[in-house]
Amino acid sequence: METRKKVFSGLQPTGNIHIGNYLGALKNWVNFQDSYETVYCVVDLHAITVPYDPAEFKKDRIAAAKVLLAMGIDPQRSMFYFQSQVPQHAELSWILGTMTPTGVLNRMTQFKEKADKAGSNLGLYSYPVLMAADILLYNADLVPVGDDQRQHLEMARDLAERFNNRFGEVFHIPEAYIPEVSARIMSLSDPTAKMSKSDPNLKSMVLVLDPPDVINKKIKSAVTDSDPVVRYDRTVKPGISNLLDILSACTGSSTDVLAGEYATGGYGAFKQAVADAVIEEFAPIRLAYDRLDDAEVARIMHKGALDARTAAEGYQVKVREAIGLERI
Ligand code: AQP
Repeated sequence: METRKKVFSGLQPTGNIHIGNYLGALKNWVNFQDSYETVYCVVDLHAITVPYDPAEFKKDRIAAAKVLLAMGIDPQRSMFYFQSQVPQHAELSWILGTMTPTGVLNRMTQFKEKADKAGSNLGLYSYPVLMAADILLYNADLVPVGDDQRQHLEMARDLAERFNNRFGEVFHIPEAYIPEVSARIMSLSDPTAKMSKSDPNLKSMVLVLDPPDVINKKIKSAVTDSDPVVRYDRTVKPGISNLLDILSACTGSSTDVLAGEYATGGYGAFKQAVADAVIEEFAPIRLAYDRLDDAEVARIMHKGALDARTAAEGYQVKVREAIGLERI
């Protein structure tokens, strides 16, 4: 029997999950369940690399798991759990850290950006090593992520190769899966900057759980330009191009076709079409979210962690053996 390829990806439970996270990565997570072996994780150890409030964090962890379940992550088909509940992630991260040159970490752009905003610490610095461990732990073949994770994915591939060259073939070399249209959804308030959970301006992002009237308002007030022709040009018309990307990813029509359709009708009608498409996309997720019970979600995650520990240990014994440590 042919074995199915394996997909791994993670989501940080840091605040609100937005349309960039959804269209850049999470929508693909759901679709991959049909044809791949899928392992998905709420990466809570990554989230504590920036300042946070423990009480809020507790709620955000459950909320992130709940959003993913509401989107259609199916614990019967996917391994789904909290990263902190599977200690092999942290163990492998330490091992990979011993073969990561600090010069490589110094070049990571996300570290520089986040350290500038939130202050630097060792966890934030070695964030890409933990991310490499997450991916390599299960020998994932494919990693669905947004464009902002491209550099980290390259580093994970590089670490797998370094490890294999030194200790023998243990890891697969994973590939990034980055969507063509929605790999980098931009802020609605500043379409030259990436939409980001840590942006304090909530008008900059549509959240997956925003009610329809809020989505409508946010899309209508998205920053665009004064030339009223709808056309795709990321440099000259970044705001309109961003909305075309969103509409395209929600409807499945290409940005060219959509630009043709809305070219001369004015920005009002175009923005309404985008708002309607987003509202339609998120309506079933909101409904499913409201029906989920926190205690049930915690139970699902606990069961997922037990299964994940067993699976992770199966791989991790090979790593320990390869580097000269003993089986436990
Ligand atoms: N703007 C985006 N467009 C497309 N994809 C995006 N992703 C993030 N922002 C965009 C992708 O979403 C997945 C989950 O992201 P994460 O939880 O790991 O956190 P992140 O990349 O740090 O997300 P944010 O929103 O940008 O948070 P902050 O403010 O903390 O930097 C990833 O696959 C990511 O690529």
